[in-house]
Amino acid sequence: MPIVDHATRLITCKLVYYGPGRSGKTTNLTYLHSALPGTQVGELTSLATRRDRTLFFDYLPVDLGTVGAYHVRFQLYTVPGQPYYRAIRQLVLQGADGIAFVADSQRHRWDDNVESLRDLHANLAEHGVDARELPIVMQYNKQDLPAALTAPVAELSAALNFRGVPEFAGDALHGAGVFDTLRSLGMRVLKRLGADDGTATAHRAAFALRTPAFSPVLHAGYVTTDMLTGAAGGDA
Ligand SMILES: Nc1nc2c(ncn2[C@@H]2O[C@H](COP(=O)(O)OP(=O)(O)OP(=O)(O)O)[C@@H](O)[C@H]2O)c(=O)[nH]1
Ligand SMILES: [Mg+2]
Repeated sequence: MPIVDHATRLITCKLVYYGPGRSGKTTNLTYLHSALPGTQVGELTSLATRRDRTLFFDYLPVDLGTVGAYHVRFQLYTVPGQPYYRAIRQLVLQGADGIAFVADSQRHRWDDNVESLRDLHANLAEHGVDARELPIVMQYNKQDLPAALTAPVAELSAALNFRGVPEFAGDALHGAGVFDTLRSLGMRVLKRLGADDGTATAHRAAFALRTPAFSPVLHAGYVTTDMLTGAAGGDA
């Protein structure tokens, strides 16, 4: 469950980027870190890396801004995708409010995507989490690579997205699909929070994320109270 701190008026949601090794999880966070202004994004922390491989996790805090009286913050984590680091994935997954599954669209990574998805479900089950209850979105990354090397979105979708969750073509290196993925996941997590405990603020934040107006706002990097509350209307 996201943490709602009524004393400090802060809603904190933990979003985990999951997927096979080298699928582009860290690249998603790197792009967000470079594209969002310092007012909205904190330091990108990469704990233990060897060359460009994540050995522990990356962490990036992203502020959505103030909605009503509350501040909404997403804590983004990546897991290390290499099979060997299962125990670390298990740790990072603990308390996740939502998952962005970053698949590698390259055909030769087909089995790795399937295996990683299986690994995700097994790890969630060990935490006692029903994957069907948890907000998940899919990103089919590296769609910028030549068509001869990559599987099209429809094919990846048929193989990986059996739950019919929101899905996006990605080119995390240049940013395509990165904001869509975060926005969609954030919306689902906040919507669920609003439904679960009737937090009107979470409802409004989710609504604001869904509105078309929010897309350029996120791209420009600025979210103002007016845009969020104005788009969402009055208190529920
Ligand atoms: N062409 C292309 N390359 C990408 C894309 N996303 C990531 N890459 C490259 O793929 C490599 C791996 O990306 P990472 O973001 O480090 O992958 P990761 O999923 O964090 O990998 P692990 O930490 O090992 O789990 C890097 O060389 C990236 O530059 C993309 O959309 N297109
Ligand atoms: Mg990584």
